[in-house]
Amino acid sequence: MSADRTGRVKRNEITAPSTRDLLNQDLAKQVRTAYDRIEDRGMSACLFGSGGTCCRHCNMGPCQIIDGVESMVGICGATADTVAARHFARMVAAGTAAHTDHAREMVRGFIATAKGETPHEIKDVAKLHKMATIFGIEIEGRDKNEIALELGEKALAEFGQQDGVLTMLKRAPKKQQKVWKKQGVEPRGIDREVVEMMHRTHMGVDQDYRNLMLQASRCALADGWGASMLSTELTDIMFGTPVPRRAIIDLGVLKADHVNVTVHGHEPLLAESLCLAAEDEELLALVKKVGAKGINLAGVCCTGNEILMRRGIPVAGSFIQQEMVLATGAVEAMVVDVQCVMQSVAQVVKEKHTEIITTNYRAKMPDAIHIQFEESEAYASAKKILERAILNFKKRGDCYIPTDKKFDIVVGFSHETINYMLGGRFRQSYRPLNDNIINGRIKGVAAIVGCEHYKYADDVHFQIAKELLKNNVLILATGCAAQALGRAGLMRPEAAAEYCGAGLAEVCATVGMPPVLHVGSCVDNSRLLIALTEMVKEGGLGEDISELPACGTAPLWMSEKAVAIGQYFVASGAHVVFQNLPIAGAKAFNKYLLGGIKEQFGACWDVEEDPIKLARKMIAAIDGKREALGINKKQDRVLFDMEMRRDMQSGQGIPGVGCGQK
Ligand code: MSK
Repeated sequence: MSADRTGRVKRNEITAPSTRDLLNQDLAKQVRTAYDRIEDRGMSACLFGSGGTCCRHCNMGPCQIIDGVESMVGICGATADTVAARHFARMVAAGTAAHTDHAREMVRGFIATAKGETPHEIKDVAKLHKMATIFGIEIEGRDKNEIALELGEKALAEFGQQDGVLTMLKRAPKKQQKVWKKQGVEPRGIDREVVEMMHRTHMGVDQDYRNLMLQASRCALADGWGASMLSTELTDIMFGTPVPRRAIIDLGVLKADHVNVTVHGHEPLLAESLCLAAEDEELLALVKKVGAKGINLAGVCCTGNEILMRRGIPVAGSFIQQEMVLATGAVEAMVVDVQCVMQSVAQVVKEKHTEIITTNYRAKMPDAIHIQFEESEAYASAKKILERAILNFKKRGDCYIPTDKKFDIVVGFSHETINYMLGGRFRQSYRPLNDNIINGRIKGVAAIVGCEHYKYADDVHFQIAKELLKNNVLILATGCAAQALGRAGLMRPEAAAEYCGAGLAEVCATVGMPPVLHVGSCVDNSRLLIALTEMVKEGGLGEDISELPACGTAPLWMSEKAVAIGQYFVASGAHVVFQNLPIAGAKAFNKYLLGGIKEQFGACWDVEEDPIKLARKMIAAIDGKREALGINKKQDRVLFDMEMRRDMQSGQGIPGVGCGQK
């Protein structure tokens, strides 16, 4: 199934069994979902908007630009390239701002935790020490909370920093850092880069698409190597670094005899507090009183990913399923914080008992109940929310849960886990991964990340993943894309034998891992940057990320955050393919993003609508890197002598030689 710009995936074209099943039930037939709104709109998306050449940056317009037509430049004279670049750069700024504001809240929560003001504690002391060392903080003989407080304050200062270079850039491969310095794109402070991007895209400021994209790269790097990375690491320290665990996913995780509470959004501070409060004696007594068997917490979108990765809490639905979760009629409360919450959720529950509870002063909506979540009263706030949900259980009317629709998954693949899992307890390293790439069992690594939407078939992630796995490409996934791949059954170790080429299947069987590794939420794409960096540092696969046989995609991207993520990957040297980008209306800018930018960063964007062709483009990019590294040939079995092993352990690696055969 394909779709045009109108978006035309209709109810009867949905492939996800749980969604199809639910929407065919009488109680869901009246529920209006995004699929219905798409049909109702009945109009094509604006060509100018789709091509990136509609400018609304000042009140002389809006100006619709036609590239190459002299009379169709902006009223100010802005060309299609300038307008498309400004629009693209503003998406990067908006996406970065979203991650940044999320990260800031996590850092503030981290500081409050270090001060003992929340019900949480510093859990991962090893990671705390590692991060403290990166920030030049003394750890010897100091209490963990004292170190955490200093780390939190230094991290918070990076948001408002005006000059210098963000601390975590030094985690990148040395060659990468030189590229950024040469291009003048090292982020100085996280907030500063967003503000400057907004200024430079204001009417009459930066009108050179190349120059705009330099700042867009700096802004995106402030996201990936700055805000998002800080968020991931400090969240891990506070709530625990994910380790592999079994879990379940899809609408069937809801329970008819339990009080179902879903958490939706992104910031895990609230969700973690709900997890603690869900064990409260008083609340459990109240649960009994209302006749329920327990409290069933379930995740939606990336808050779901956060508690799935760290606690194994089931995920009821991804972005595209948020309305379906509510259409079941089985949810007592959907508790939301920030980002990716459709305004329609409050309408979906209008005829149901379900309460939509907003919890953050930054994100309110009409027809929802607001209970402000305060970090300083985290437990009390969480308890209040759960109490309300429990009391709501008795009001539940008709409901339908597709109980046979839940899938087993193995999740929790942080960078540390991959290190441990592949390298073993006594030799944690990426060496075996690099070796298996060098010897050809694994062709390369692909990231499938980002959102879902309604313009293309809902099994696009699965189609892309199947093609990659067949060609021995190991997949790391985050965000709602990861959830889609979990629902498709690719996060079970057994999936390796079903879907992978012989080499990758053998590696997965040896390690006992699934061929698609769930790495976390959308801020956790920073884990991928670290994983790629570790592969470079391990040796044998080039000197920076741009030389690695690796490629990324966010095919069904919806959010501006995905554009920021894509741009920080490109600026970090990783090739990125999307199904579409709003740049086609500007020829020179289009050509630059899809090619020219490679001269500066060693990587570029690519666009391909067809999922199989998209996967093949990724494979071709990976093959190109293998060719350049000289590892794209069949290799004879090479048995290692002790000297070769010593070389490998010293991190030098032996290009073209692996520990197995091909
Ligand atoms: S929630 S940003 S739809 S991944 Fe992170 Fe999913 Fe995309 Fe939101």
